[in-house]
Amino acid sequence: REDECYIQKYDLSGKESPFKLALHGGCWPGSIITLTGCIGDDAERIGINLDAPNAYKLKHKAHTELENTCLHLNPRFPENCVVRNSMIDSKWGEEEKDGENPFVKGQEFNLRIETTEDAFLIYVNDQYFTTYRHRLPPHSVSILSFWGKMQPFKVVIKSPV
Ligand code: 9QG
Repeated sequence: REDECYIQKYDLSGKESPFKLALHGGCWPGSIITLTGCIGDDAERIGINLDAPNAYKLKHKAHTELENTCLHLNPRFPENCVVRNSMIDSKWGEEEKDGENPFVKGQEFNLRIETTEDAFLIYVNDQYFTTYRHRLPPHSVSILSFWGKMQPFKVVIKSPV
């Protein structure tokens, strides 16, 4: 199954609240999310998140407001890095930030996130960037959200089922 979503309106000021897109059915091994967009000329930090608001509920079967993010991908231009992390029950874990920032201010990009059994494989502009091992079950992802000075154009979601 393949779903496409074109984003018509956004705002490069980065002042808007995060843009959120519902992902039906989570990220299972074999699923591929592709995001194309453009980074703002004066971008500082961008956030691209695979959120799992129900991850806690799935584990504990209790209602909660705690936040869970399976993958936080956070290009930081002043530091020339991309921080990767997870938020588990509203707490950030340990950051992974090896490698240079492949995103470029003022330029279009494509980002591909492939889900495997044990990790997300991340490609930027069709080049392998990094592997992020799962800290939360990827099938609990239900929202793709992004914020910061960037203009998303299109999201394509390919699911194995
Ligand atoms: O700074 O780092 C990722 O490890 C924090 C940031 C936080 C994340 C986090 O403040 O920023 O990037 O969603 C967030 O809270 C954003 C805004 C140690």
